[in-house]
Amino acid sequence: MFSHLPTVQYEGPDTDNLLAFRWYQPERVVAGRPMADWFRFACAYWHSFCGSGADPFGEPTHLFPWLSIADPLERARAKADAAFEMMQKLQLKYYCFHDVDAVDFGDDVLENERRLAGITSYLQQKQAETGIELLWGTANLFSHRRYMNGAATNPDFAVLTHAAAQVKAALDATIALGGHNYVFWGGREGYMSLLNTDMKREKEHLAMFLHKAKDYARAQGFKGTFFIEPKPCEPSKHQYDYDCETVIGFLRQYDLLADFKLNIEVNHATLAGHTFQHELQVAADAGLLGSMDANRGDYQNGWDTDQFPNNLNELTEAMLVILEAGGFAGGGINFDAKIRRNSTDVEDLLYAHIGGMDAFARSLLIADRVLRESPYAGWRRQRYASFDEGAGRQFEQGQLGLADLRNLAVAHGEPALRSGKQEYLELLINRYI
Ligand code: XUL
Ligand code: CO
Repeated sequence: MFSHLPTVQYEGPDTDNLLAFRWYQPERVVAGRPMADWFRFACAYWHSFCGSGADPFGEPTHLFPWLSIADPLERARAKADAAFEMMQKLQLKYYCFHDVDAVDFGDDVLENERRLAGITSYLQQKQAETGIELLWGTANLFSHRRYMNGAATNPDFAVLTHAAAQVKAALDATIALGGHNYVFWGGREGYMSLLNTDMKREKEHLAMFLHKAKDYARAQGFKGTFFIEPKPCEPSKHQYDYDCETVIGFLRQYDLLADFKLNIEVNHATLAGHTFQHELQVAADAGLLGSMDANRGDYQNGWDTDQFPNNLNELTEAMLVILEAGGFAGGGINFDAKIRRNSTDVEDLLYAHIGGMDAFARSLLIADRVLRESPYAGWRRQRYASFDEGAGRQFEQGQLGLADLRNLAVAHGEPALRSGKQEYLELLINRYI
């Protein structure tokens, strides 16, 4: 499918070749690690090789050649061939998939298990041939009609058992493929109306389900991390994994913090009314910055448009957080992004990924310079200097009571105004871009 296209190489910022990297140099060491290690870029199987370009108003426009193959496993193998071919062209060393992305499922649990095991052994071969690894696996617990009221939070126990069957098989596949992590995105784990919903019971079921999935995987020898991927809404009106703070509270309440971290998606952050940087910082501060689903939303649209990332200012701010946090705990950057319905040339997939990879690489270089050469980090530290010594330090250590604090206010009178310097910092960062 990609044989007419070149393998994308680094050619530097001056090249006119748009099928080359201008910034992404996998081996180049930045802040002590090769770029490839900071990012661990991954291809999202579902967007690049399953999404058909169809929307609620129109039929598919991405007409993959394997769609005409009748046998599900043969069809899945042809799809895998294309996926691995594209990843090699792009120097993508990782991929991520849902069970049903790898091979089409029907309604029969046993047949689905057989199909997934079948494609798993083919993917093992492809991985061995190419050195490409599975960043994470997951189960699609939201597309089938049985999940219309949720999966682990479904009011019908029979549906929950089918979700369990799917997660068990997806964990088996992930483990067999040496997957680094396993993701839970709560697709329909939420509700549309409280009139028909016992929220407390549903959340307890979700926690129990996650415990049992984790226990099963650990018993099979899985050493990777489980990620929860927060999203506030869509497809449900209200999803339980609303944002990072909400998920952290949930993991703490149900004693899941030891095994679970966060997979943070750009467009989910903005749907929750946050910046992406905010969500990254919340996770980093809790020691739970596991992985990222990279994309961007559309400022004029209120839904998950999953476009490829290209905003240097936003990505630079994101890379500042990631660099200061020391990178991802086990994960990487999965392009959970799709080319548009009307992007119908094979090379559009390459342009999309090159654009995203280059934007991240450039942002890493910028953020690294901001941290090394500019007053940025020192200035922010200095802003809190009044807590570094004297009474401020005593307060942080819990040694001052409310009356002591009041007495200090009386003794020192009205504090001088100290500028927060937002425009100065924005200007400073633009100077490095
Ligand atoms: C949906 C989404 C999912 C998860 C995996 O918004 O982001 O594709 O990343 O289930
Ligand atoms: Co995602």
